[in-house]
Amino acid sequence: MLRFLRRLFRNEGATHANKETRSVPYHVAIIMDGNGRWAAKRKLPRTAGHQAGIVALRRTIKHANEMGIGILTVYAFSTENWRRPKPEVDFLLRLPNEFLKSDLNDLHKNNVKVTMIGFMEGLPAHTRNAVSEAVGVTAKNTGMVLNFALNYGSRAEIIAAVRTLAQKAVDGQVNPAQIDEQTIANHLFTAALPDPDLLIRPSGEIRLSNFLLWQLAYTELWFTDVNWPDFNREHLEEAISAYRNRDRRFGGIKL
Ligand code: V07
Repeated sequence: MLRFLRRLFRNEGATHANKETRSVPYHVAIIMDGNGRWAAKRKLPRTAGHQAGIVALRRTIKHANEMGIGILTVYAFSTENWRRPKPEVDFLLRLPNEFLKSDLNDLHKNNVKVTMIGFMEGLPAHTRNAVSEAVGVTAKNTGMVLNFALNYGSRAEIIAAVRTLAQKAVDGQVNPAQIDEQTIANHLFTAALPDPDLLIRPSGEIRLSNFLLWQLAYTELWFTDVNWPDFNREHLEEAISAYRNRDRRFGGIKL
């Protein structure tokens, strides 16, 4: 019964048109930042911060699901993260395996559908395999979409889309004069997803850091000073109530 009500409330298939009548944003994106800073404050290694970040992620998935959020996109690894020291990169790219080993059963039981955006081919095989398995196992689930941005960078995504479109134009499959917003959107990793309604960035940084630049054009942005490992239900509720209280006009005039 609870599950039925939740699904009803989740308003599956919600679109741009009915977004403003929803009390909860349909698509929430989060930059899970501040794990290293959290660890430094406690004189712990950065890896301890990443582990604590997993705990915060687990709790946020649960709360987002309970609140009726339709899609939760989380930035787990950026194309820029390769510049970190090799041991840290190796550690980070083991986290998908670890997280799925401990949490995939639970996610599946809760009807969560796991998806991924990013350059899959650039990841080590063990990471790719773990993610593919989770995507496969949960493919038919109809509840919340948990979308991992892994080896994702927005400019690289746009470059890849432009290359594909340019090649299609050369091959005569695309007329350059007819390229519009929808054409571009269809060539991004997020082609199957509506744009985020709300972006949350913890840890006090007020920038987008190459995350979903195209997709965030009309998104409400919410920044908070708490580090990601400290992010809890109250912070999520605070971000959502701020979202609710803002005017969303899509450049139009409010009637
Ligand atoms: C990562 C933990 C959370 C804080 C932010 C940085 C570190 C979960 C995943 C993950 C990714 C794909 C997937 C399942 C889980 C993850 C990386 C880092 C690279 F299918 N957390 N997490 N991946 N952190």
